[in-house]
Amino acid sequence: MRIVANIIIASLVAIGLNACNQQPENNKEKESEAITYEKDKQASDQSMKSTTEDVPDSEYSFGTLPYQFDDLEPYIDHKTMRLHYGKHHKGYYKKFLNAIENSDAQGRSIIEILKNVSQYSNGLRNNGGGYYNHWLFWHSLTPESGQKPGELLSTAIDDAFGSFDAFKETFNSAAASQFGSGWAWLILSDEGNLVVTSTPNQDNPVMDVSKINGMPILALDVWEHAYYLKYNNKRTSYIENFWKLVDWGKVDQRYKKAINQQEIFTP
Ligand code: MN3
Repeated sequence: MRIVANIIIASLVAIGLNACNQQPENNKEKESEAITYEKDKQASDQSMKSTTEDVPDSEYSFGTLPYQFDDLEPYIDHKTMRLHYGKHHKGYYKKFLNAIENSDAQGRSIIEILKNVSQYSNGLRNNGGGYYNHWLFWHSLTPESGQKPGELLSTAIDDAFGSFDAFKETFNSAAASQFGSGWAWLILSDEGNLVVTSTPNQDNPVMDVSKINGMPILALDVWEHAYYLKYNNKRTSYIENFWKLVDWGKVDQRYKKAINQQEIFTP
């Protein structure tokens, strides 16, 4: 009996010691996780800087992101952000600067250029669009998930679409059904109505070649480069998660500017 009791006591002591040992191990694990995350953040900050180091000085500013590459995780991942901003967007920007160099568009605002884009080369159309559209897209997103539109815009959305959910459904359908590469938009049309529309390639509703004209206040990039690394072919999942990231504060500001016919572009 005594032997059995001793074995039980020894086992209990061993379990107790083991539990004591595990505690600091867990803490260590947490600590190292925190350090890794902090290192990742630093790497992200540095890679953000390194992506803009070779941006040329120009009256047309490239603009910085209003958040870090990993801030939109888990909905938009670090790698997609780094490539999308640092390669795709920057690529359009640099090609836009080249295209404008030998054109009489030099010195005009980007909005003026887009409004008269049919007068210019395809290079200016594609890359001017890519430059403007991505700027608007980055400034349609925020890591502060779960925002709602302000009262003025919310009422206008209800008047135009019946309800916020009906608006979302219309927007989702425009984004999902845009064939191939393109964009989905919420715009204030030239007639003064809130309208959902989509455009192919890097076109946008500011352009005189667009089927509907107006000032975009919310943009969604549905090119595969915007989502393929994380979502593969599941464009609808990417669209659904987009709503968790919408910066309604900025969309509200753009709506107010649009109804006052103020130009919207400040990268
Ligand atoms: Mn893009």
